[in-house]
Amino acid sequence: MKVNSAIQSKRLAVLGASPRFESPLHVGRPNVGSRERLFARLNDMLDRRWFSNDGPFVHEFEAKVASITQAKHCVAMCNATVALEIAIRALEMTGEVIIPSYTFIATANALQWQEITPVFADIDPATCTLDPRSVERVISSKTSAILGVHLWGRACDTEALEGIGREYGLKVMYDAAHALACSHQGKMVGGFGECEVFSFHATKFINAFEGGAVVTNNDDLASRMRFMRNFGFSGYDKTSYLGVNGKMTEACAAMGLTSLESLDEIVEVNKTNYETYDRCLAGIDGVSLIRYDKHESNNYQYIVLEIDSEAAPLNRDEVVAIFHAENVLARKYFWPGCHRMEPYKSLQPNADLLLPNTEKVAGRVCLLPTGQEVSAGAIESLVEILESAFHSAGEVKDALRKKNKEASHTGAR
Ligand code: T4K
Repeated sequence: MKVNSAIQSKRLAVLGASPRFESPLHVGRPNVGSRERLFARLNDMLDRRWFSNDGPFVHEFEAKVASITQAKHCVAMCNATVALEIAIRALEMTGEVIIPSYTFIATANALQWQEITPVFADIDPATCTLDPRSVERVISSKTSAILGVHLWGRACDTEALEGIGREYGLKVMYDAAHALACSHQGKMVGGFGECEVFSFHATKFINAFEGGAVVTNNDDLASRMRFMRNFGFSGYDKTSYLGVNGKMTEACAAMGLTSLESLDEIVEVNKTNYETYDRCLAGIDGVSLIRYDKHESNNYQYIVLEIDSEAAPLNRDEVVAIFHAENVLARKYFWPGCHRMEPYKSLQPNADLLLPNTEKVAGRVCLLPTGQEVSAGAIESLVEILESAFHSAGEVKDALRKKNKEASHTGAR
């Protein structure tokens, strides 16, 4: 990616200068491992003429993921959303399931799609994961399970959630879409609860183009999920369960295997990027990066900036608008929270009353680009944009107000 060198550091695109970056800098730009290894695998696949349905690359991929997560079984799927749906069905969840609202919409949809109500509990603002006290408050006679999310790769308070599960007779599982190669209290994510679900989507630090997996130590659960991902077939002309097509293709497994071979290298890049951001942002009032516990394994795949609008001269939405003008496509994940998105907004119009921390955190978060495609120079330039904008906050606010007014007159979004 190219930085526009002709631009004076003080000029901002929002004030009329050309964007600092010539081409868009994305959050979630895919990492690419060895092309040679990938093409060799794809050639093997073509020669074998075995493209899907429990192929050899899928088996190898499952074995590698099971080994990284130190779990007994890995059941690979076409994506994490379907993996969540299958795990939820295989665990026979019913009625209501408690989840955080501060997560990607897929966590909630995987339940609602099966006519199970996601009940939103609040998060602990320090960890951005389920607050166990809030979970206890929303348990009802219809609650069948708790589905925690290891957001940004930082694990939930698994001891407290599983303690609540035992006390109230609830199943506990985790959406670990962000947490491959992360640990909690020295144990790899993958071994907590009944099962854990990983995503290998293109935007994840390890990708299989599209992909997901459920990891578990439960033999019976693993076997049920294997049938369910293949229409329920348990033999030729025989089904044992209601199933769906949740299979991972051989091409996706080939990409996944190739990505996994670069895991250490990609984590190192992410960690270096994180440290560069941290160093550059030090001393800028009102902004902070979320922290990763140095005593645990982390994948550092998300650069999560929190902007405290009481201490910073600009608020989160203004910062995102400034970055977008510069071609830095910062994201507000997971604003505004699932409870403020359809269908939940209509189905549960008062959910916000129980979610003060979710609303607060969702309003101050800004995700910044990282991964193999982002250089130290780009990070320095990006932080310089933020500093310049903070220095000219009054002028920037006026320019953004004017731009918004013009957009509302022309009907633009
Ligand atoms: N649970 C959690 C907690 C999750 O975060 C997710 C997914 C899931 C479950 C479900 O996992 P999957 O079923 O997807 O396996 C993106 C991803 O599509 C989604 O996988 C991810 N979380 C979520 C956090 O981000 P969008 O709607 O924001 O994607 P989009 O199209 O706006 O792309 C994000 C950025 O990445 C853009 O700036 C473009 C860039 N990009 C994207 C793709 C696909 C590329 O540069 N190249 C690409 O190939 O959801």
